[in-house]
Amino acid sequence: MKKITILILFLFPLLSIAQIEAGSIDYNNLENVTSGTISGVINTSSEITIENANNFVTGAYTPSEPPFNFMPATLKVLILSNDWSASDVQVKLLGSGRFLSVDIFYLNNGNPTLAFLNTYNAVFFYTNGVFYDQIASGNELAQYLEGGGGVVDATFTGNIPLLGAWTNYSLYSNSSQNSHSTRTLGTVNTPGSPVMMNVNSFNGGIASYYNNAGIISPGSVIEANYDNGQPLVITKINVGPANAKRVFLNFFPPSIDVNPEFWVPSTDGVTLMANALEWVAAPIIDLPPTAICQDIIVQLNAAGTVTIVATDIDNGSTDNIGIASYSIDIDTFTCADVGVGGPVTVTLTVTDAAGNSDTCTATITVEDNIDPVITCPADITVNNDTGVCGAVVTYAVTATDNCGAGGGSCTTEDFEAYVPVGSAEAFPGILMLDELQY
Ligand SMILES: [Ca+2]
Ligand SMILES: [Ca+2]
Repeated sequence: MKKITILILFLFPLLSIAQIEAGSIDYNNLENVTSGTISGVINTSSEITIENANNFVTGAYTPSEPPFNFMPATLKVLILSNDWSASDVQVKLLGSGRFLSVDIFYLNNGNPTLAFLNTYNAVFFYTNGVFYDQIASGNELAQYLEGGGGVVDATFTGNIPLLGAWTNYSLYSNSSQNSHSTRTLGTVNTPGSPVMMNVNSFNGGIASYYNNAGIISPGSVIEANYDNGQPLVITKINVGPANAKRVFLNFFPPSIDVNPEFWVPSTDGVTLMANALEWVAAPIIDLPPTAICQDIIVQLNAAGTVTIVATDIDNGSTDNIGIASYSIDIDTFTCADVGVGGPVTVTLTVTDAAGNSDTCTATITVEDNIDPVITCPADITVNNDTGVCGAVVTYAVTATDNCGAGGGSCTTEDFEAYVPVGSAEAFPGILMLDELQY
């Protein structure tokens, strides 16, 4: 059997991403597929092995198996910026096909909470303006990194920095900025490294904004320089207590598509940004949920019971990733829980996918709003008792109620009354009601 091994990103590209997605494929040319992410279903008679830039085998198919779905992009990225142009960066990163989602949070509008940051595998931030809270945002981002989160930053963080605890993690601080000479990729000091993989060219555009004359964090690696020797890519490992990875990309991320001065997207800037984000990306931290309960009032049914589900007493419990399950310790209530028997305290437990859980309690007030129903006996005609002008009559009255005595369904009691001849008296069924007051 012919075996085709595709080493994506190693050779020059002959097929575009669109051509190698699900659908028609020219299998004879698969060996020449060299860039992009393969996704979708491949129907082929050949055995195929797919490797991505990090040499992870992401899919394989042989004719004996059904069509194989290749591993989709799974990383969630957040762009933090105080520049209006972040949408261009978002479009470029999504267009790489290497990320599940790319969101934007504008640092000039608010301060991202740690819980929010922790919903992302990696954060990409660059600056060019005012901050809502330069210190608080820096503290939040520092906590994200200290928890293991992956952070890439870019020009102009070297001279318009986040402050607070983030200053401990800046890779290129106390910088000035430079521009207005076209700068291109110079020496690559770490060819083949994950961040520089398939980065063969870079053109910063006619302005080529970058930070210069900064202080490089000790222990960092300058992976690539500009053609004038200024640093273009700085990386560092074992950053912070969780040994996070960091990258500083020394160019302004929006491209010539939004400003003719900016970097040229026909060169490998997107690949560089995507490589950096993939390299620093960390598993999303699944924090414990917060359970929030609400008290409820429930009504018994005709059988004298009522059943609730856990979400009935949930009042918006939260989790940074999502709540996987809700459960309660008591879900069924009876006539015994009405009035003096109640209310009942129920515990709600919410659990996330990581097994973290939280509880809260709610009060369940049980009501019986179904009236009893009396069934009168049919009319009775009797002869008088001996020696008297009347008769003692025995009759039965039946009443039913969902919470009636004796188990809740039916009560029958015998009554006795002396009835004079010629009279017709109503039966005192009201007595039954008195006995069945629920
Ligand atoms: Ca969680
Ligand atoms: Ca009742």
